[in-house]
Amino acid sequence: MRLSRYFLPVLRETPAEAQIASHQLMLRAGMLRQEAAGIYAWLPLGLRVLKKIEHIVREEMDRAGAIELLMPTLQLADLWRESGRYDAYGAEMLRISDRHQRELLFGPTNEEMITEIFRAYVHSYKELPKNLYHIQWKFRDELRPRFGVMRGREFLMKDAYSFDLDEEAGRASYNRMFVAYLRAFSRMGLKAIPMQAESGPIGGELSHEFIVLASTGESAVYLDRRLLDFEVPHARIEYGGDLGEAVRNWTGLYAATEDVHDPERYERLTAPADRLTARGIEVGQTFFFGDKYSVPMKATVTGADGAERPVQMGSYGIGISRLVGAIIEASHDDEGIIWPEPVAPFGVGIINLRPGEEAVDGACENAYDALDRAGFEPLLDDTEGRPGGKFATMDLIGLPWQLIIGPRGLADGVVELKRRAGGLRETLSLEAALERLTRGKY
Ligand code: 5CA
Repeated sequence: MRLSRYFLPVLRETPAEAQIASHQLMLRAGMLRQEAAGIYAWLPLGLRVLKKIEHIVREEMDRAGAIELLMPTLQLADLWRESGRYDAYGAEMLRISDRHQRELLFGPTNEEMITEIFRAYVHSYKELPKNLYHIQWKFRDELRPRFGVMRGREFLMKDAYSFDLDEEAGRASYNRMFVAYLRAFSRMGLKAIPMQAESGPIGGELSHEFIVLASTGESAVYLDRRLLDFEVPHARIEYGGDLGEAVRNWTGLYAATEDVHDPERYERLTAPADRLTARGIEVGQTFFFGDKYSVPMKATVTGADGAERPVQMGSYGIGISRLVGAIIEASHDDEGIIWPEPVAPFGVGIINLRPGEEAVDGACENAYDALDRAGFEPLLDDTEGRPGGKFATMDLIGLPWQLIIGPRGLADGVVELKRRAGGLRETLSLEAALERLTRGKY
């Protein structure tokens, strides 16, 4: 992409309405625009990051055996009356009526709809287990939308729903999602710690929140700090096998959100030196709630013995749009964002210090072509403008690498390569810089 043809409305000043770094930086870097309280337009740079996160989540869901579909944002009120949640959900639900005065709602979550789809088609234990997911916009009329995408009213969620014949198989499905979550967050450069949590309006006894520690997080958490050094399961982990041990390993040390925190147990299980009280951002939550929806909604399957029984269910959410903010909270400095490579909107920024000068333009074009071919997704700053402003913009938008090409360097046969994380700069020939960047990528 050439910056002269792109749409990157960066702001020099920090907008007064933004209180935390991620919100400020998303506005300044031209990623996001507020259209109403808690409702945002995703500008091109922001959308690229959102898509990268979506892609990682999709890959890990698919690897764990979940199957993607797409449900609508609007749902019938009558569906929610079946489960009893239409009245229970309260003011957070956006209720709408159509021209026929039929009552609809903008979905805050999809347990009812997925149960309705499941019961229409699946009737035998032979078709289980099943795990269906989608990535779709949700609406919750939050009392206090704040911190930009962290607590929005309209937000993008990945939500998966598992269906099993009995509780044991249901817990195995839960474990598969648990492992997939550890992997997905780690691929985004995050340390997300699973913590015991309250299940709230979704329901059930067994629930974990996946929490990224950050001083600006909304939840208070209590944990054993040794969890921060735990390894996440490898991509080759056998999802068909027993994942109980991996999950027991990760849940063996104390970690709980304030809603379920038990000080007595915490102190009994955790040595004083290992205790860590912190704040955190909830980037995902998993629930196992058995037959909470399948009984009232009559989602039953026939077992091997011919008897009909309600299916055992769990649901598993990831805050895709919230993750963009969470990653920035975890990775920025005074100059701007520092994207972990797998979620960076572009892999490298090429800065042309003298557009219009033939040798510089030529070198930039060569670099652009080579990096583009290598799948690096370069962003070439070919705009008129002072070097200081260009450097500031590149630092602000946080691409992992900067390749700086100017007339003086070229006269000596060199360019500059800068790593955004750490700020290390090297002066070397263009060929060596390209070789360095693309090594292992060709
Ligand atoms: N049905 C279940 C799981 S599929 C569910 O709705 N779970 S949830 O309520 O925990 O939401 C899942 C994830 O969405 C949360 O972990 C959080 O990361 C994200 N999320 C929830 N509310 C908001 C919000 N107002 N703004 C941004 N992200 C949110």
